[in-house]
Amino acid sequence: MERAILVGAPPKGARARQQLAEHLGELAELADTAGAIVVGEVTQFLDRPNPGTYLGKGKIEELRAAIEERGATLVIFDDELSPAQARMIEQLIGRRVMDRAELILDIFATRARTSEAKMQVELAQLEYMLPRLTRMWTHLEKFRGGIGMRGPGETQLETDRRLISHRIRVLRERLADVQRARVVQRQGRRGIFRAALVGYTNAGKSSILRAVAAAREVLVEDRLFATLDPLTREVELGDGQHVLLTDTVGFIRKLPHHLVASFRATLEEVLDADLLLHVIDASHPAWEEHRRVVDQVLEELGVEDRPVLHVFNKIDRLDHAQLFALQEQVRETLPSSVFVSAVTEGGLEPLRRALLGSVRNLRRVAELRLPLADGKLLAELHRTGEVLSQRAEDGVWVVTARLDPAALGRLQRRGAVLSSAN
Ligand SMILES: Nc1nc2c(ncn2[C@@H]2O[C@H](COP(=O)(O)OP(=O)(O)OP(=O)(O)O)[C@@H](O)[C@H]2O)c(=O)[nH]1
Ligand SMILES: [Mg+2]
Repeated sequence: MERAILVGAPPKGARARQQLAEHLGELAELADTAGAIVVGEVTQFLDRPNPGTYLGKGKIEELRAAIEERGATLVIFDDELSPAQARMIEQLIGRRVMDRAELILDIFATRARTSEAKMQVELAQLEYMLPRLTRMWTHLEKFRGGIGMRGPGETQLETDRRLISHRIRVLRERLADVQRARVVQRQGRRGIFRAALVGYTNAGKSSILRAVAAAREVLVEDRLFATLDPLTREVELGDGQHVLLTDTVGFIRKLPHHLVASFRATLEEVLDADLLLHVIDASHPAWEEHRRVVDQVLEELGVEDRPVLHVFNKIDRLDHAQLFALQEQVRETLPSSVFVSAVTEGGLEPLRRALLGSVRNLRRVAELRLPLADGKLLAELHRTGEVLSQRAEDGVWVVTARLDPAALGRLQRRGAVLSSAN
């Protein structure tokens, strides 16, 4: 097993010390998830990074001593290193150097299950690797692809840039095919209100889906990046209302942009939802920073103007005073918030009520006339809308129902006549 030393060297600043502890704690969790043992930490507050070695000369010495003392086999930087810096540090300390981005890619590679996720991760890894190829070449003998050994292994490192570029093109094409197929699939689901769970990793997104959809098969784990592939379940809200709820991959600070780029298509489709449920771990001391990170990724994905409901989860871990203080704090800044617990009985009721409200808001009450003989059309109306009343009159069904605009349009195209709406 790899024995890792973590390095955190942020710029000097007011909250630098507290944030550094936070960030290194998270980096340790990431290292653990990737299967490495953390054997030490080296930190420094920088005026600005050394262009050649990132850390100052003395710190490199300290790092070298720590490696010897602890028998470390790997060094993980919290900060992003340029390919040249990583190469230089490796030469000076004689150990493999990874940065946070590379570690996250490594975890994604070991966690990907579906062929689509595997392709997306491989694409991101290859794109990350391409500018660093020479460094990886020189260390071919000494170092493996990644901690989990599931990265692009030696055989791929032995190929040249041309082959990697070719592979990147092939992966892009295959992914485009998979995504086209899914668009077709999705058209069958039009007309049902859709909500997507987004948020920082480990916030409890999967737990919420599991609880509200009573879906035991949803994987919940106290690990980072338990979920990689979007998973959708239909949820009954009561009153004949339904919502399609989708669980998505969690975000994290400094998420490698290659990963965001290659997961973009999957995420875009998900985030094409009517409502985003931004799940926040209310019991986490750094929830505000987590929230900002998630907002940034959403912006990067171009969905920052989508309606959002903030779902403060894990309130079972707060006492009354803490919960009250939190509610006071967000009352003005995030007015559309609910406070829930995915693990206590009835703890998700506020979310269910909020979803019901959103579905109702989007759906308008309409009166429609349908041919008596067209049983199929009537059945579709019952399936996609909430029927409030129905009577036969002058050879037609007169039905009052709550419908969303897409469903209404489709029914009209198939022969339903709108007699009034409000
Ligand atoms: N106490 C408490 N724990 C919770 C709650 N919701 C989730 N958890 C725990 O938090 C951990 C993470 O839950 P997940 O549902 O896997 O989180 P996620 O947001 O899907 O995480 P990723 O898929 O890794 O992004 C698990 O150990 C859950 O049991 C809650 O309301 N209260
Ligand atoms: Mg999950």
